Amino acid sequence: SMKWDAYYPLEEIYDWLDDLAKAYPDIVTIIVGGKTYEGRDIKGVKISHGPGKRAVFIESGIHAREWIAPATVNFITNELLTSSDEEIKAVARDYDWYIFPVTNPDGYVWSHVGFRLWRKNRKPYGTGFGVDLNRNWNDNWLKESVSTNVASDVFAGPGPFSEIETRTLSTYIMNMADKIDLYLSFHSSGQILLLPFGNTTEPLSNYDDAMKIGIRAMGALSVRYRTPYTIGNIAEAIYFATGTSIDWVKERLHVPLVYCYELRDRGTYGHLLPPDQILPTAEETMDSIVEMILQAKRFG
Ligand code: 0X9
Ligand code: ZN
Repeated sequence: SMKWDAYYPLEEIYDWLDDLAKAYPDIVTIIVGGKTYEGRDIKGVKISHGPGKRAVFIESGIHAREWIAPATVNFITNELLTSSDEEIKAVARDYDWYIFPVTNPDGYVWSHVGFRLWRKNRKPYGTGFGVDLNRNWNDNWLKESVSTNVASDVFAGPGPFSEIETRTLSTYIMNMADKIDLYLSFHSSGQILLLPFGNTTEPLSNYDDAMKIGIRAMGALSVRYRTPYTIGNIAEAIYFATGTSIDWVKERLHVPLVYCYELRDRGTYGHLLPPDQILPTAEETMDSIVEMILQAKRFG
């Protein structure tokens, strides 16, 4: 089983997912959301207590160096399966959960064995490596905060969905999109809850409800350790950025509720968040998800 005081390499995360499927054969299935340039699977789990349920979709680790995101998502997976808390048990039962802790496996491996602060995938382009997989989705591709230079950390690739990771994962999501009530993308850092869109400060169609639900969820998040979060659309809360996963999911697939978490911290450690912050980060984030789902049922 997994402990929450260390960041794990990809192999250990994937082995743990396999262990879960063996330990909970009636509830957990291994799912493959796509493939990577180096030939790995984008592996995840589906947690389901029976047919006919709406879905929560979790995508994390699209940026390799943001290790707190997969760690937090693994904790969430574990809670959904093992918690004795009645509210957690209810949300676990009420939805089908599709959870992909590491959607950029090649980059994640490279951040462990090559360069700790690697962000992109590992596909070679000319003399350089890597596309920012959160600039490569086919929505306003190449419009804002991107680069056409492979040396850049925000290289958008030669075209929308040029990368096998985004192409395969987006196909997977598209094929089940009408099931999804809530789509969550996990990143770090900054302690921000982001709403679409990244190309405009114009509010999305259900902005008021999405903000209300987000505010309540972040209220719940801050109770345990007083961690402050800010909330807003990508463009107003951080910077303009296009070709991101959540914009594509919202704009193209019309999923009702779509958020991106920028987890701890606010710059003290940034991507090098000490492992002793994994558990508190994960606990408070789980608190917020439970509240988000309760609120979504009221407003959504
Ligand atoms: O720039 C980004 O891709 C995200 N910030 S980060 O520091 N983690 O790189 C923000 C983009 C927000 N959109 C989505 N997450 N889809
Ligand atoms: Zn990120």
